[in-house]
Amino acid sequence: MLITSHYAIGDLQGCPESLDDLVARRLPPSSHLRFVGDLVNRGPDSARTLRIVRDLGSRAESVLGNHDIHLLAVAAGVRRPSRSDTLNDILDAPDCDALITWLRHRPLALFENGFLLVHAGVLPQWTAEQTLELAQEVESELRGSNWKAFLSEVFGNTANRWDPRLHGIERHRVVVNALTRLRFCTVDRVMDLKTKDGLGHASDGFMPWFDVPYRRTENVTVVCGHWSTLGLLMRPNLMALDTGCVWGGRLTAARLVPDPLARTVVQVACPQSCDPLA
Ligand SMILES: [Mn+2]
Repeated sequence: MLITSHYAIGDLQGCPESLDDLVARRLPPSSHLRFVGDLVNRGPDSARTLRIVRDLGSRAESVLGNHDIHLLAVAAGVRRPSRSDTLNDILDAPDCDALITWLRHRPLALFENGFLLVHAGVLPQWTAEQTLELAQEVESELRGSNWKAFLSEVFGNTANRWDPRLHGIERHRVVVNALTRLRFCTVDRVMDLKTKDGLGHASDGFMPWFDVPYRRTENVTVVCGHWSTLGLLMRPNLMALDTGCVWGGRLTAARLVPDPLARTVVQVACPQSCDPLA
């Protein structure tokens, strides 16, 4: 019997060489690939990175990261590029519209075989099922005809606390912030959206979202990226895969199998070198 293997892959951030190296030389041919988002920005070739992932077709899927959503908003003309962006290769590409259309149809959360994939994290009060429902609310906005207006309002650090009674854009802002930017939060679901450092840098009362006691996704394995200063973290119910490819680190792939001891990790070096806190 032929069993197709599934791998989750960390943040690419516009580094197609590392992706090519991983896919062409290090992973089994025809294995299925699940990207944790932030396909673009900071690296040298975001356009080629997007095309490679898209052209993998049904072999691959990616959830959206904060840099991907930022690109959508810049391409929509509703958000200014920031000085450290390296997105012009996409914005100036002849196939820009096609790439943006493909990107805005990607999910914000995926659940397969007991693995919940998101870019950054999930709030401790959300179950896997609820996370998917909330992600779908945002996905339908991004896929709808008012996607540009939606993106013009969805950025911001308020509200930073989940409340199921929130509605409209405030509700969606909390969902997008949690799924694509979360690192530290309180037991009472307040998010710290500023701190980018590693585990030792939590403000008073804050802890990594995955260490909040009684987190309601403890019974599944959450697969995420986004936190390069955290590095690779493999626990039975957590796989954090952003190992800072674009920052001179590595690109990480980890096999998605139920047995935690069988989750082989494959890493390739990256020729880039930037400062993650710049
Ligand atoms: Mn990110």
